[in-house]
Amino acid sequence: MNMIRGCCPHDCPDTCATLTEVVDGRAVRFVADPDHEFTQGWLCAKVRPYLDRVYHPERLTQPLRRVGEKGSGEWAPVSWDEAIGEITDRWKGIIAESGGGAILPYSYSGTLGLVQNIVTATRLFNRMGACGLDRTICDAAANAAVRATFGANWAPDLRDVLQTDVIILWGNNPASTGPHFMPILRDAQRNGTKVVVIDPRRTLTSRGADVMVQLRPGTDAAFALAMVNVLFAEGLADIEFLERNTIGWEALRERAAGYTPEIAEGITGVAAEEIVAVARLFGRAKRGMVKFADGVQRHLTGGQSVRALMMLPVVTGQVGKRGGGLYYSMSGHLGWDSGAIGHAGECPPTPRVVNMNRLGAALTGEVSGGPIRSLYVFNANPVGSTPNARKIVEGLKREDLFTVVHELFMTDTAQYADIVLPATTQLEQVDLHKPYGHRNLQYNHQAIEPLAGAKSNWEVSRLLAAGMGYGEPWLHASVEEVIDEVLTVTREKSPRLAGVTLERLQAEGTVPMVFDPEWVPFADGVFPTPSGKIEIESAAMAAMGVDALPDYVSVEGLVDPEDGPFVLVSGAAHHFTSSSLANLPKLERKEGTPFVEVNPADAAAKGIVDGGSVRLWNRRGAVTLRAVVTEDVAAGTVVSPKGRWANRSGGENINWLTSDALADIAGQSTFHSTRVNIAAG
Ligand SMILES: Nc1nc2c(c(=O)[nH]1)N[C@H]1C(S)=C(S)[C@@H](COP(=O)(O)OP(=O)(O)OC[C@H]3O[C@@H](n4cnc5c(=O)[nH]c(N)nc54)[C@H](O)[C@@H]3O)O[C@H]1N2
Ligand SMILES: Nc1nc2c(c(=O)[nH]1)N[C@H]1C(S)=C(S)[C@@H](COP(=O)(O)OP(=O)(O)OC[C@H]3O[C@@H](n4cnc5c(=O)[nH]c(N)nc54)[C@H](O)[C@@H]3O)O[C@H]1N2
Ligand code: SF4
Ligand SMILES: [Mo]
Repeated sequence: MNMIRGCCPHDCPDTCATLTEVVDGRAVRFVADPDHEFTQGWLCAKVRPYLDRVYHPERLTQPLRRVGEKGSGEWAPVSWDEAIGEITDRWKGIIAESGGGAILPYSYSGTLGLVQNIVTATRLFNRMGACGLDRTICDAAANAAVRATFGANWAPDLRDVLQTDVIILWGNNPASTGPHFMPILRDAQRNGTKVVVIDPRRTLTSRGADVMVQLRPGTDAAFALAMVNVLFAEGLADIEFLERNTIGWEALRERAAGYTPEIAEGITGVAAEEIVAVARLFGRAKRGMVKFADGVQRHLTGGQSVRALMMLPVVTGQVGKRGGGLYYSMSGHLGWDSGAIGHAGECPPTPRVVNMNRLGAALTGEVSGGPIRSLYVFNANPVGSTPNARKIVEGLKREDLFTVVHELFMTDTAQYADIVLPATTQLEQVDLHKPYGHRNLQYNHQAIEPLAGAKSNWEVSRLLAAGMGYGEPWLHASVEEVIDEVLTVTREKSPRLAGVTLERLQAEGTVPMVFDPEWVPFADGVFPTPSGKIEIESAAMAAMGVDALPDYVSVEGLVDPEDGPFVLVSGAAHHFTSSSLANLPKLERKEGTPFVEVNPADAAAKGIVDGGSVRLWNRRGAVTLRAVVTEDVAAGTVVSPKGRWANRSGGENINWLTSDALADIAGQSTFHSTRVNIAAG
């Protein structure tokens, strides 16, 4: 049997190890690696039918040139030579007239691979001196806050949860978004671990929790500071730990004194006794862990929310203990050498940078230094997944914008392109993956030849480099050579890569990064911050424009009251990864007609019935969805998952409504600070 080793490319912490059976050049079976310690022989519901994606009848198979109006869907096939020739001729002209800054490459997380994502997103565009992209749609605020506070983004091994007494899952829904954690969590629960979920909605994850705290969206900092208040008041704070390892703890104690449980009740909607109970449960735990993910930061004051919730394992002295501490992401354990990735030192400086959340605004004029004249999209579907989509469409319709989209499918974004290029799936390309949820590097071998005319991101990058007349060898190396280069340069600095070579990755598929099994993040009390301590009071954060201490800041004064009174939360759909996979009919059926969850009291007040239709609207746009009337969401909040394709569901999706305002730090997206009106119909 010809089984090819690979891994799942999707934006998910689990990066599952996969095996593809190939018969006569065709992939006939796609399964999980039964021997992988984290994948454990199973794939999630989304990716199990991956071969339906690979052999989807709607896969793009040849380059297309627009012949009708923008967005009209009228195309003429062209050869790769013609397409590359046209793109590079246009780009040379634009660079000569307006400079490279007039060309904006836009990419994000279609695949998370080293070469097909990170290297492709940097090398060619650095060489062109193109416009930079501030990659802030997902996790910018949390990354900045974790690094400023602890000095490094070092999550413990997830299996340490087996030694945790109380874990708080704070704005994290792993049953949908990182499911291979769930068997570990269940094992822990069988050992006696108590699980608390803090989320504005009841989720698949919260069904198995011991305590579900349903708070008002965006009020986490008040909840966390009230917990800190109780911990200090009841002698549950670890003063010795705080003295030794932190700066600013006394100021935090003072700040938290202003957040009594009663005050926090008024802000969060959670009863004071419940806040006290959660604080005691966590404070009395021998080992307490806070695991948070990305939803909680996607608010106007999301940076401060994250900083506040990080205080709980700090105040209780749990940081550095096995089974305790903070779990956010594995990504800081190993950083690829940025010089080897992007060769920026050999390129012109980046002339300007656009925040990706402001794509619509940027395309319609919110940029200094002249308009964006060309947009190159790959690994992303901004019309489906970026906020304020109507504005993006408005920009894409500009006659003077030259848009190229490299895609697997005719997405909501591709349909507005001037040139569409067909892309490969993970089975048709080589790559190396570094997971953000476990500690193994995953090599992806190519299992089958590219379908019809499809080419991988790196292959297209090489063709574009040749078309531009660039001779640098690092723009023309093979995928394997690129991996080898990045690995070799990074290995010289990082002990995590000791003995990890391209040859080993190719032979073994899964190669663990090197960790001392006894090592627990920060157990040595050394924090790579400027002060060497946990910076509760943070000059770095103050420099980013927030209070030096964590604080609760209401979003109420920041949202536009004209948008409506309901808070719209639009987190992950169970059956899609952002908008990827959302064009597989099997998964669309499982997810059901695009829906919005509404609390029964709100439904009654608005005459909305379960299964009936609901209109949601604000200044940015409108969308009609199926009503799911449920206590899973509190009154005043409505929930509709991200990911639906507008062009498969009536012309709009939830991102026609979402806010493209930026959060308090790091230019973070603020999807869940969106306000809407709702009505039956
Ligand atoms: N099935 C599936 N899996 C995915 C994805 C997907 O689209 N579908 N996306 C992938 C990506 S790109 C990412 S970044 C990760 C995200 O992984 P998660 O962060 O786990 O997922 P989200 O659904 O974005 O957000 C988690 C929870 O945050 C809650 N939330 C929203 N606002 C608040 C708030 O103010 N306070 C609190 N406490 N909670 C709040 C939401 O209700 C949601 O249940 O998942 C990845 N995995
Ligand atoms: N309302 C709302 N919207 C959200 C969020 C939310 O919470 N709420 N979450 C946001 C988050 S966390 C994220 S990370 C973003 C993700 O936003 P995006 O990165 O835009 O993710 P997708 O929508 O999945 O689009 C990825 C596209 O890449 C294509 N693709 C896959 N593999 C390849 C490849 O090898 N080559 C090329 N050229 N294309 C490929 C896929 O077909 C897909 O169309 O979405 C954000 N959108
Ligand atoms: S999406 Fe996540 S859980 Fe599903 S197969 Fe991919 S890595 Fe595994
Ligand atoms: Mo994300």
